Amino acid sequence: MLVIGIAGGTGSGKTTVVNKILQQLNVEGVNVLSQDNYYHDNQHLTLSEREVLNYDHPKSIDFDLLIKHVKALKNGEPIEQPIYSFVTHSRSGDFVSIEPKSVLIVEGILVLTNSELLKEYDLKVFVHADSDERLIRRIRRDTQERGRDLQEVLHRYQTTLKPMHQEFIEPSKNEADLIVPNMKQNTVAIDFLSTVINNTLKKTH
Ligand code: UZR
Ligand code: MG
Repeated sequence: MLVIGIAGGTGSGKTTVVNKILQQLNVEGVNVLSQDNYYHDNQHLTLSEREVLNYDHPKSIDFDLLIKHVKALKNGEPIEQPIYSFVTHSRSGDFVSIEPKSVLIVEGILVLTNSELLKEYDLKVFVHADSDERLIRRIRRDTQERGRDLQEVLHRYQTTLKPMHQEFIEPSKNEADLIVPNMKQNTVAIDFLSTVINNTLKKTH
């Protein structure tokens, strides 16, 4: 199994890059584990308590579970992945069963910050976009898709997203094998990545 970690700041376009790569892979199976599904279970807190938590600090992620799942899939074992809701900021209580496949992509802002998880990757990618571009994308997404208002997004960006990005996410770029500039759609980099993945798969299978 080929394991690829794809990190980058909020709004850098990780999800888009992953989806474009998926379209170009000629293998029968690819799993994508999103960091979003591995936030700690905070169901014991009230909604207003959960709303003010810091979701951009490595401690907000249940890395133990994520690493356990990556290892299980590499061992050929299925996993039961928790389903997370951004509306309630908590696990929904439901699970989805995931069977091992020949490629595993692990995607999220913090997936290159954990030293134990870093050992599991064959290829580490960091998607880069300038912070003004990322802020614009984040405002669009949170107001259009996540029902948040502009003041709330700007406040969170200044007080949490930006400091956490500078402290944890940007330094994790040093762990990457490859940095993808993604200020606009980078089709060359996507072709490049899909080719590398396809070639590696041909060699190992
Ligand atoms: P991407 N996030 C939420 O908004 N709510 C949650 O319950 C859990 C996470 C956000 C998180 C982070 N920050 O910036 C973003 N906040 O999801 C990461 N607030 O996702 O890489 O797609 O932007
Ligand atoms: Mg995303």
